[in-house]
Amino acid sequence: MSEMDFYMETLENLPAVINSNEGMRELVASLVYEFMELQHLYDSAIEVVKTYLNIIDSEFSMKFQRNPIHNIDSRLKSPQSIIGKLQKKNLPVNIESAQKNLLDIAGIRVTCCYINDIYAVADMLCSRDDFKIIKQKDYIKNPKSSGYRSYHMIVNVPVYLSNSKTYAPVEIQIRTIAMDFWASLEHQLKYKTASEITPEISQELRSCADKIAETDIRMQDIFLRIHDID
Ligand code: 0O2
Repeated sequence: MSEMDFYMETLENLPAVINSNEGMRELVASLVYEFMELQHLYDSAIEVVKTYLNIIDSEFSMKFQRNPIHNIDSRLKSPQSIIGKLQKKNLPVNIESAQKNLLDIAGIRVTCCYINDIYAVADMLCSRDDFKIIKQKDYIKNPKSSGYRSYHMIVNVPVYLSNSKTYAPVEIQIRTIAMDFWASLEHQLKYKTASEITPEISQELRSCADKIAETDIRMQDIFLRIHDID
């Protein structure tokens, strides 16, 4: 649905009690418009980062005949999910609070072929002098207790609009295909299953993550041996 369709549909489907009150209708209309502006800003920030990632990937391909990036996915957090997260953190539920407190409204997931590629991509993102790195977390060197591995960055990205320049934060998760396989299935198992995850199952999931990490290191090693790199 386009932003304008979302705007129109929201206004057309307001409850009668709001619709019949001119002041309330105007207030809701301005809130919806503010939200659309926010969505547009975060969407644009995602595009800025994706464009840069595609450029460095194709440059690698041209220079070294290989692609360090296997896949790039992106998503904007839904309004329901933004509200849910603010409520969970006991924070005010409004647009300013979301902008100030939630740094993962815009999210990009980069899947790389090898572990070294993750750090190469992270370094290239850090090297951009117009990207401001707000946070970096290395869950590869320091895996989470669940077994989760990934490299996380929050980057403030410049967005040039028709008459202004503004910054928006983008959460970038960088991981190997193998780490992504584990994280996707673990997420499905944990959050989409009604039954309880017992300590035994958590332990089993951790053990799978460790096996996968071991395989990632072996695959990286095979790559380095084949390419005669120390
Ligand atoms: P979604 O829908 O995936 O975006 P915060 O993000 O502010 O709550 P924190 O602790 O700084 O806090 O974030 P963290 O732990 O660095 O990263 C959060 C995101 O990492 C999660 O997003 C997941 O996408 C991913 N993640 C973290 N731990 C795990 C894990 O054990 N398993 C899996 N599969 N993914 C994990 P959200 O917010 O959960 O939602």
